[in-house]
Amino acid sequence: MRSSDTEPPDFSIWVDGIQPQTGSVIPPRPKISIVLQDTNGIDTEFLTIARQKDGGPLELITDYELRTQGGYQTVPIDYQPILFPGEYIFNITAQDFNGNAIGGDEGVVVYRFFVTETPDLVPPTIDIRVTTPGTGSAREPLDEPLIDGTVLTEQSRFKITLTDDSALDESAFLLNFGSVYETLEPLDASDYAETFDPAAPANADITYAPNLPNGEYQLHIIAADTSENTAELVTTFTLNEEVTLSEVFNVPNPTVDGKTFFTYHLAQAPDTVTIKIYSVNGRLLRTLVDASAKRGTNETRWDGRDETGMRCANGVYLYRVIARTEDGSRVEQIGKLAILR
Ligand SMILES: [Ca+2]
Ligand SMILES: [Ca+2]
Repeated sequence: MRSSDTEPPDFSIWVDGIQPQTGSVIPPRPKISIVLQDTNGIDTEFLTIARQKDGGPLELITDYELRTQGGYQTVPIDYQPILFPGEYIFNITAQDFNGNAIGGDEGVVVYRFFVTETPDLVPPTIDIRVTTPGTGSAREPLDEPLIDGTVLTEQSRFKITLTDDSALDESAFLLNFGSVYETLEPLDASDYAETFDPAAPANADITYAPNLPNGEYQLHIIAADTSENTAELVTTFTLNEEVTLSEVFNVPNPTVDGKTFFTYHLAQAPDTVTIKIYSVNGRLLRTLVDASAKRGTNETRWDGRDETGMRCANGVYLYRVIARTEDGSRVEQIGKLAILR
């Protein structure tokens, strides 16, 4: 079979998925695919691709990728050059193992292409600003660039601005986030708000407003333009929000059987929460140690009994919810409850 093979290989070419005609205008960063096929195999030793620009010298190209996995019957070639405006001529030679060459008598396949645009070689820029409402005690509202290592003292909003000189590839945007001590996870698109207009693809805004426990965090942003220029930014910050106690009350109040739940909201988790119950004249009746002390809304039950196990009588009582942090500071709030059997 081999000795009688007189058929040259089949030659096909695609530029960005379309089979072009010679003389076509192609983009400055084309995806060029060539496929050579022969029943007896392509002898890749004899494959050459040469390129000439604007009548200059014909130069051999080597920066293409040849794929011969699965044998030599089908040989795909991937070539993704960066081209500048001008006229390009590509000369391709190839033959099978019997010496049958593509390109007829000339022995060469010639394609002429025109490039009219300048390639985009500049990756997008990534900027992050951090804003805070300044709601806490003695806090100023913040709106400034996020500097690596910044310590934030309240829950913050991160505004990421992407800018490109030509067009962003929205689908390439990735926001990884997490504790510096853990593997970063990509955020789901539903975790942040993105503003991107395909009609004005040079800009995109992303707003991320997480509600976080105190800790050290890392933001890792990846963006790309439509020419596959990639930009990456990694930045860390520390959240050190005050432990604040709010929404302190008890339900039911008054209580008819003496049993009630103390509820309270903690902005961050303290080390411990203690609840002390007093008579109206200030006598301490009961201390609830290790009360619920998590970030968010907490609920701690009281059975209506004093330290000796006696049920407390009808009347008005005061209670104090005390949150202590590891650094020794404490916050507390006082409430009033009634037992009415
Ligand atoms: Ca052949
Ligand atoms: Ca660009």
